[in-house]
Amino acid sequence: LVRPVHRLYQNFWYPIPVLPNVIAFQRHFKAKDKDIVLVSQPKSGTTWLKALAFSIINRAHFGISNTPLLTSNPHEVVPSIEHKLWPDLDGLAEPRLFATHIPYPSLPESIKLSDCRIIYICRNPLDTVVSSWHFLVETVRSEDQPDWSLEEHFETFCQGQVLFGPFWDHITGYWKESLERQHKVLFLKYEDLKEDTGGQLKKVAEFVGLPFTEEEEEGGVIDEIANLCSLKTLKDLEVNKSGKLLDKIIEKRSFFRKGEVGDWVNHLTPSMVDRLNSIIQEKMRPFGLEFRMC
Ligand code: PAP
Repeated sequence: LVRPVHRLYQNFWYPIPVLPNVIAFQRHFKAKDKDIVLVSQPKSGTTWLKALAFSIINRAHFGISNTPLLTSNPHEVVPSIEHKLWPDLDGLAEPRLFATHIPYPSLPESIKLSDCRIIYICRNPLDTVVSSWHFLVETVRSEDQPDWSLEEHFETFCQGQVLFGPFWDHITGYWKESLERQHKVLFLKYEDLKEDTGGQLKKVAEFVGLPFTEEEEEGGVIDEIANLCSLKTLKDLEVNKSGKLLDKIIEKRSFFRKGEVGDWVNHLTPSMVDRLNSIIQEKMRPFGLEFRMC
């Protein structure tokens, strides 16, 4: 599945199996003004954002003790359009919440033109490349394919040819839009979410028009959501320890690894760090985008 089956489509590299869904989505999807679309590059915090956004939006319906997140993986609770045929979205309760890795220029026009909201999460590419390598190694291993070295993966990543890349165009596309249309695109960073989960949760809640009330804040709702959606809590849930997702290809547990900022120091050589930093410098700093390194 994972190795050389990417194809360039509208200037980004897609895994071939997801392309029919992406194209159907582009052609036929009709956004509703209340829709909330979560967007990320793979391994940038998708699973975490799904759990957090779902909890914020549905907090009036589910208490912490009966949330579906205790019995289902976040990817089962919030669908990704790459993995499901898009008409499934018709059955979702409103406001509809779904996710995608599609880059901004390729989103369906109705998402861009309607009043629906986009929440984008990005992550320091040094950590994303390490995280995506671990994920691919696991997948490749479970399919009995030959190992894929970090060097090989790093090279492909730097050339922009992996997993909805080039990563710089993916990130800056949403970044620019978030600066121009703040009411439309909320731009989050994995590192900020780690440092101040509560503060970022408030931002998300306000952005989707459901700010936390004083009573909720005093009652500890924000902390409850942060704790429920923490890596430790989700990783330890029975539902996330075994079983597979995405057409039974990927182990649920492989979505939960270390969840740290700065794990790249344990994997990348100084020359790899220099190379990736110079790409970030060249392609992203001109737009004012910086990443916390650790
Ligand atoms: P996806 O795009 O394929 O769904 P995604 O969830 O974005 O993957 O990325 C997985 C990363 O997020 C893993 O990072 P790591 O390899 O550096 O450890 C995973 O551990 C981390 N992650 C998953 N859930 C959480 C969470 N609840 N809190 C913090 N990090 C998380």
